[in-house]
Amino acid sequence: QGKAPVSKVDPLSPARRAELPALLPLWSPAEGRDAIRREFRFRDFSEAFGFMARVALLAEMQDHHPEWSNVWNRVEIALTTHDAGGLSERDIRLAASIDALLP
Ligand code: H2B
Repeated sequence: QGKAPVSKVDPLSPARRAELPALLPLWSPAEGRDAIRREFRFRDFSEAFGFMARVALLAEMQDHHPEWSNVWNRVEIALTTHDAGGLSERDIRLAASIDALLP
């Protein structure tokens, strides 16, 4: 009965957080919130959308979903864990899987 707990997923520990720049060098901290972001550029919309389709499949497999936007050949992705109120291991896992899609 009643509301679900606020934090269903453990937030990142400070030690793990300190490893982020080494683990995910292509991602940066988002401004004003506990999230990481990366911008991707492709040759054209078709390549950008193909990438998004592959990320969508990863997101479903991992039950972890990006916040993102697309303008023609550009895709911006922000990752955070709503169930943790900020970054968690799920963001690291999804970010690493997204990076692995690219050459
Ligand atoms: N994605 C993200 N980014 N954060 C979450 O907390 C989250 C999610 N929770 N995808 C999942 C889905 C949860 O709502 C479902 C019910 O498993």
